[in-house]
Amino acid sequence: MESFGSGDVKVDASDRDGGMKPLPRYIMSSVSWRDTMANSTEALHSALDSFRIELPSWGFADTGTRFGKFLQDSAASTLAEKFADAGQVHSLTGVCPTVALHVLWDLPAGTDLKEVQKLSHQFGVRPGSINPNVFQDQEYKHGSLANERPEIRKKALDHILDSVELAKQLGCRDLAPWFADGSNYPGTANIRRRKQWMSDGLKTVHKALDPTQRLLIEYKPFEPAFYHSDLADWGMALLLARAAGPQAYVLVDTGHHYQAQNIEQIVAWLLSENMLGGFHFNDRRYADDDLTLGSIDPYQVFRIFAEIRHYEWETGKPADIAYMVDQSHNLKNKVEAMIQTVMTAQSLYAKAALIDHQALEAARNEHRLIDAENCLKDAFETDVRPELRRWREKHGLSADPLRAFRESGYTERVAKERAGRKKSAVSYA
Ligand SMILES: [Mn+2]
Repeated sequence: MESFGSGDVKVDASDRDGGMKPLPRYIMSSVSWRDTMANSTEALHSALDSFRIELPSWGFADTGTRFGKFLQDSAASTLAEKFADAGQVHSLTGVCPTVALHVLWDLPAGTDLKEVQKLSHQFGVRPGSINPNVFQDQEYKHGSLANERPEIRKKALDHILDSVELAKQLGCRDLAPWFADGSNYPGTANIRRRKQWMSDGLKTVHKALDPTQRLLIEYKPFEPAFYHSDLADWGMALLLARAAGPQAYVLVDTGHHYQAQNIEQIVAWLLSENMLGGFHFNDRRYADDDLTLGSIDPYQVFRIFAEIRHYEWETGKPADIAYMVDQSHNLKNKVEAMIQTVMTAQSLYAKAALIDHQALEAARNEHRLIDAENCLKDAFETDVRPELRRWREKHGLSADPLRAFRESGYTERVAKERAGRKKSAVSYA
């Protein structure tokens, strides 16, 4: 079996220098290999013990593209069904105790919150981040908090403030509003004035938070606005978060970047500014494709985790980051896709936990570029699956959650129960 981490990278610098003839490789590695092995296994298990990831309610519903929506008999459409599906993923993986709720789709006006708490007890998953949506209604054609018309800004603000109340009543910490504010043609919007309106709105929202709550500000370069987006990048989100107040942080959605943008650098900067609130994880090939995490570029996700782990190693404290999934699975079975996502996230996080930060830092400082790069590559290329299986078994979970799910017959059962319902191919949720 492969060791976790590379043997000879661990050798002291004193063994390398001093004009001594290098020790034969097998002698150097025979001692450090065992140490590395033990330490790395421990690091991997303790990283997995601390790793949690939130599931999105909308990831279990029928979704589609701008071209159409594809319906699945087993897709969830009620809140109870979304809780049931999220509960499946959590019971099989053990690391998804919360489910993100979308206010308009999951908690429409008049929802009895006691019922939500009941679902939570019944299915073993709690409400997580609360996501107000200020783009779906007709009035939001030209934006919400940054709209030129005061009555529309007020409508948007009222919805977000109502969402803060909901979050308080459900005991949820994070509020993550979805904005689509922007314009489609040059000259049609006063960008500076809209920035001010957005900032004023976010400040008012911040004032309504409990001391324990957080406002997460998400950015996106384009779509649905194709000329300018009012919250287009991490710098804009950072400035608006700072202006809003100390409980506002930046939310990084991995799909919300231009091609080739260095996301882990953004992560490093936000960590350094203590402004990284959380992630919406997904993968992309072209733009905001909402593909399964790690399906296109797992090394990208690993590099993000590597930055976070290095920050934690340097500061000696865990980073308080909300890891959340933001994906829609319009072709894959939704529960299976979510289990696959969670397993991939765990695997990439476990790999990042194998990085030898001491060796990495030493190599960086001595400009040993290949050694530094290989600290990342050695960890990334380690097969962590056997250890993940051991970790799952240690916690009374199935070693293979996807297989366990398939063998449970859950999809077939709920497909029968849910198939008869008239399904809408129109709305997103
Ligand atoms: Mn998102």
